[in-house]
Amino acid sequence: MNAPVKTVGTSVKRTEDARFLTGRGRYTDDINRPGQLYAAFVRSPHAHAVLGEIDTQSALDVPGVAAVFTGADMAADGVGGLPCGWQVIGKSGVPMKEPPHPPLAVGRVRHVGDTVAVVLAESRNAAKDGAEALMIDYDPQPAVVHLADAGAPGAAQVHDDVAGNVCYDWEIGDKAATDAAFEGAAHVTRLDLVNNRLIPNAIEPRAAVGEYDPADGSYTLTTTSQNPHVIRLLMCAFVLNLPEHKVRVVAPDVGGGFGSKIFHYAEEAVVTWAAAKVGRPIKWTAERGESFMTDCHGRDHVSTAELAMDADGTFLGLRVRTLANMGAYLSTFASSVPTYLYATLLAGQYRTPAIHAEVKALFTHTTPVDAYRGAGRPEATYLLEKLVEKAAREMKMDPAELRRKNFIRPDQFPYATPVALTYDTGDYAASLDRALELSEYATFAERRAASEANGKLRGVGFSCYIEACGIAPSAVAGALGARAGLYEAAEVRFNPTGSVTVFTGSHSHGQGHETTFAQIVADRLGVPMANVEIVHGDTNRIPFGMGTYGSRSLAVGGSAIVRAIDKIIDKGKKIAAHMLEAGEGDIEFKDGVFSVAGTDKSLTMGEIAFQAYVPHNFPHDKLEPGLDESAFYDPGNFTYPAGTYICEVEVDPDTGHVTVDRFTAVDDFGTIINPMIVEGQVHGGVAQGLGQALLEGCVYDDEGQLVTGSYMDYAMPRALHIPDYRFDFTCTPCTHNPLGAKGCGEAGAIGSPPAIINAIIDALGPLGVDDIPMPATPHTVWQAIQAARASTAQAAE
Ligand code: MCN
Repeated sequence: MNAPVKTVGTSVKRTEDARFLTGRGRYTDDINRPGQLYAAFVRSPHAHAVLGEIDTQSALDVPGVAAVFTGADMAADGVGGLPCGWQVIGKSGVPMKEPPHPPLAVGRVRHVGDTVAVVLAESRNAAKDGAEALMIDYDPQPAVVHLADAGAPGAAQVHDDVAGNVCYDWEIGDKAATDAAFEGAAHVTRLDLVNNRLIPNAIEPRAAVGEYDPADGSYTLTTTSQNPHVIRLLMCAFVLNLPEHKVRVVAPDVGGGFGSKIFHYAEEAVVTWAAAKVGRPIKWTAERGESFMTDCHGRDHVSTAELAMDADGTFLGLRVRTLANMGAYLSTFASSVPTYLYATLLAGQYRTPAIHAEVKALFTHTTPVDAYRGAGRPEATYLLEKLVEKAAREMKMDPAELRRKNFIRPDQFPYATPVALTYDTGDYAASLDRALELSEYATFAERRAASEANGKLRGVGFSCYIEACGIAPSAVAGALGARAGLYEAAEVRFNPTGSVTVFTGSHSHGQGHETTFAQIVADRLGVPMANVEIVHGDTNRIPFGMGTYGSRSLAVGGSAIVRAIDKIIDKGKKIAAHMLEAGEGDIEFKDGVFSVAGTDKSLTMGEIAFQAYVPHNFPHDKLEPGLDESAFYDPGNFTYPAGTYICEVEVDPDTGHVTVDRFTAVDDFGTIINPMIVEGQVHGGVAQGLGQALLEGCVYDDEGQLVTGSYMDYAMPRALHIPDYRFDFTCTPCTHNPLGAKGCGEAGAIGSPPAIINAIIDALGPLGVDDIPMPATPHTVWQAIQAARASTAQAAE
């Protein structure tokens, strides 16, 4: 018999694409229930106002409107607030402030789009008419919107009991050692920078369908979530006070999340609660304008950074101070983003011996801010890689060589950084070397000269990023404030005819798990991929799950599957030993065949599966029927993907227009299951990073109105902005998971913004421009060019 063809490491086409590309995906908005009502949420038009009377009759009078509920109705039912899943303990042991976040506002509204009431009606349009008719008495109050103002004396207070709007004031690293490093430094490079606020834009807007079954008092919530079990847990335990076994949460096909669908949102709790109130299913789908106002935003940091070096460019110390915007309320994981996912990554790929970072998180009258692709790690990478590149300019060193000089060397792993993490493995110089080669860095000067001959300015920029994926282990995360464990669960079930159903707590919403997880299962069990089905996204079918974020699904979820497979093989050996009348220790398993060592006696995996379910001659007290195993996998550490990105841009000095001419990405994701999917993940991530670097910026006016509330004002990257990528991998396998794999889902978004911005600064260097903020729109770049020209002219006078 031929051994099955191995698929791991090959670019198997995505099996799920057959349904996606033929319009057969099943999304939340595709779900319709008999007798359903449609929900329209009434949103605050003010950034800050005291809520007066709400005249629900004004909406109930609209034809088709069946019910209207407000925060008072939910409070009367004892509904709790939306919780935050991560507690940060600030300086001197002061815990973060966690003001209440009722699903429907009570007493006050705190950002434009804050949810005030829900109108339920027979049609979507009737619900919208009802929402428009609802009379609400608002008493507008002064708002604080911008980070720089939030902590100022006299600033408007977002929550009465949060003095100075400070959610927490936190630090990490050794301040004394860092101060000493700066005192002894030959050179210090300083940088002020803003990490621009972003609005996530998944293709599918958020949606939710709530159902209640009076027969057994059970609820079903279908929702656009990246982690249905987490939503069930949070909603049951903190918001609706329901027993988990009475609540099913289903996240069917989800059209992208990028982090914004991790969180437990008000609308999920409201449709579930209201379904029981009115005894009918309730359906809600966000309009794009609602998504802009209510999907959690990302980034929004203001930082100062300083790098101390000795005379030859060796890094001695790093000092960082960051203000982080939390928005009006603490979203599910908001507090962890600027702390444990940001400041812990400030060592980057370097041996900097002393680091001290302070982070002050502030509330403002804006949409809550939480994880968005990369979550904290893009902010750390942007800061560090911009700072290092500036240091290279100041030290008159090649930016690649300054980095190489300070890299953690392969022989130094495991490497404990001064900011809490221990990197298990890596070879940063290998990625840098390959990227230099692939980008043709050696001949950059020729291309620069050619651009100049055309009246254009060409620049090259680097970014040597590192990130931490698969937040872990639970014990460490718990010690750092996580209120949940961070493991993953899986069940591998052989069916009697030899096909395999795999239940995973990870959720795929574009990442291709149905393909890559099936590749792993097929290879390890020696069954064809076509016989493997991957089931995800349903709390009633899957044992448990922590979901998908932090590029954890392969490293943590995939490892849970491997653990369950190992148990299947162990059980298969027991069955084979019995059937082949051999000792269990003599049974070998390879390529789907159990054989007795040194003999030609064997049984295939399919035969074993059949016997497991037709156990006619199993000794009843020694061998259990069935071939169905589950496992929980709690990793030993994060995984640490890292790489080098090199960007080349051409700038038109007359218009400020930036063209990304070539973008080289060399990543180390450890062992790769499917190179095509991984490459696609990097392409998508780089596109998002390019959006942040060149186009995207969320703007609020001083009154807290969202100026960039539609695609007319908020620019997403389009195909014409995307360069030809040059792409390759290096590989140092992760040392602590059974796959040797590191996460890849966020790398592109983490590594690309500084490479692009550094390239623009390099291009404009000859004009005297020494900094460019994000987004580097043509207007911003043109203004920087004008300012530099004006100051050069002034200096010449
Ligand atoms: N993979 C692989 N070999 C590796 C690493 C990963 O073959 N060494 C494969 C995995 O098996 C999986 C895919 O690559 O099919 C991504 O895996 P992983 O890095 O584990 O990331 P997750 O699956 O956990 O996805 C989460 C990550 C995050 S955090 C965001 S945000 C993001 C992203 O993925 N959101 C996305 N990529 C996205 N892609 C799409 N299309 N849509 C989103 O919302």
